[in-house]
Amino acid sequence: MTSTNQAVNKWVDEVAALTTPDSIHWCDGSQGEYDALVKLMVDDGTMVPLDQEKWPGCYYSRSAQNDVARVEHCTFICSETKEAAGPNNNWEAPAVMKDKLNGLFTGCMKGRTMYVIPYCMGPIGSPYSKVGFEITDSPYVTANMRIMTRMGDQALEKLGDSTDFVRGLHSTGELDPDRRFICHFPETREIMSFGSGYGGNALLGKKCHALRIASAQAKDEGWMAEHMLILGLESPEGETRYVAAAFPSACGKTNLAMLIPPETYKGWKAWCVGDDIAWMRYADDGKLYAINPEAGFFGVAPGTSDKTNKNALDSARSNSIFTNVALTPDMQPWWEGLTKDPPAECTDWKGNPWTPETADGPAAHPNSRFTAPAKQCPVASPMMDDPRGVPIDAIIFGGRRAKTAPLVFEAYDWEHGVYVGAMAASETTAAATGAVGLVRRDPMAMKPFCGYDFGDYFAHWLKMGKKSDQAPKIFHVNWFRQDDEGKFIWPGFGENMRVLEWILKRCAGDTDAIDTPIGSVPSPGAINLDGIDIDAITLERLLGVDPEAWQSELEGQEEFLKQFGETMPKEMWDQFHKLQERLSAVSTS
Ligand code: SAT
Ligand code: MN
Repeated sequence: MTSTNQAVNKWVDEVAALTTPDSIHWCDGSQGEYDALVKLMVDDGTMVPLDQEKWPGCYYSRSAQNDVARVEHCTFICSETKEAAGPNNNWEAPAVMKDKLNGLFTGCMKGRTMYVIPYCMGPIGSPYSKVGFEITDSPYVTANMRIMTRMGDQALEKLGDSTDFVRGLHSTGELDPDRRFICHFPETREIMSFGSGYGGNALLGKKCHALRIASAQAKDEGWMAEHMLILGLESPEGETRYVAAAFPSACGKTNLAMLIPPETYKGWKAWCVGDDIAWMRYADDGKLYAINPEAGFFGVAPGTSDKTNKNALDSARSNSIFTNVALTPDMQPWWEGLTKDPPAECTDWKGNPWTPETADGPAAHPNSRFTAPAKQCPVASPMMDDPRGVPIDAIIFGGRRAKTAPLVFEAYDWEHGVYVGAMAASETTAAATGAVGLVRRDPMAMKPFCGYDFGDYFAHWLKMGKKSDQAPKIFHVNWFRQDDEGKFIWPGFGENMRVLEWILKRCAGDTDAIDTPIGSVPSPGAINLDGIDIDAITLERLLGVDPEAWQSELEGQEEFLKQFGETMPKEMWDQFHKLQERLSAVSTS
């Protein structure tokens, strides 16, 4: 089969000539095709059926042990100039990188089937959705892409004979970490990924297309592609308001996106529109609307339980793929945190026997994941497929910070909010290879995902704020503040509803706040603490802005800004100086 789109056919022919697969399979996206793919992997042992009574349609898989997370040091933005990629990205000239990659891709699919996957990021009927293709030699990737995107004939149909599509080429190669490259060519909307079969390295619709390529395209076209969950909160009166929130990978986006309000919030409902990526643009009514380009969740398994995120677990109860978790003897998935006590024995993510007594590491890899259809989420928003998307009242930034950042504060205006987002920092997690727990700046949670220079990116954000007088209000949250003993002092999870309520009230002009040097924090009593055990001292600690800690934070911010040259907007430096002044005013008063 081929398509009726000549540009697509020509490119597929070129790729086939380069990679020389034994056969070519054009994906139609049907259930029958998915079932056949899964059967193929079950037959060759790369996938294992889970207990089909308890986990209908669910399968288990292990990646190579050296291929378990995104690899930022092998990720490149190959724009025409180094300046366009910015100091925030690894860069190589497109011609040089293509030369190298063409070498790696030459003949790499010999003996393999080449899958041609047409996919659509965003609802099929939405004018804001974008079509892409992933050509891959991995049946595992193909099966995952069917969960994560709207894939197959529907995407081809949407494209018609347009030449506006992203070209993504992927091969697992030999899974050699020294021959692993995740490369993006923003100007020509191309992606070439070699040598990995896992997650964002290989499921090209996600980070590669919907964030790195899309962020560059969004700048050109006047919209935004952001690393944000989209959540609707319905009040007992039946009014639903939407927020978008940017946290780095593995910092709780999936948990917040489908939170269950606590007992005290009877009558409130939370609706999940998306858990990882938001594409946003202004509509004629002056409001910023968001769509979720994805159709599935690629959620972190460890820590997910009935207590922490029942909705995620229920989403993954059927028709899902579990990768790098542990496997119990009765063919159930298991990971740290799923149950209070570990199983007496199981097989760990490496395929070795594991018992709690003899363990020399976790049974599930810290970045083990479930791939689950978003529609299966018990609180999937009815707006998930809406072509217009949902209007956003508040944008929330955050990260993991043991110290310094208070539970919540509000930016004084859009420009200040952009600065707050730009200065967001977080402790690193297992979602990317490298040390875990180090504080690093992660502007708008886009450090690994912005397809161009951060100075230009902040300028684009500033411009977006000027487009409307109804731009969302901007907030910063930190669920991860610790006491001196290293214990978390905020319960998090469903209780975060209390902070969200304050945010919604601020948007509606319904509650008070106190100005501090860094922004406005809730007045005493403004956060509803009914039904949780938080005393006044703890609350003070949670909301406290310590001028000394912020002085050293300020130094970090200056250092960060200095890395960028002329592209850093003057407004960012203005904001830095304003913060400096506000801080010195309190320390001298
Ligand atoms: O990039 S992944 O999709 O592998 C996960 C993440 O980092 O959010
Ligand atoms: Mn993510």
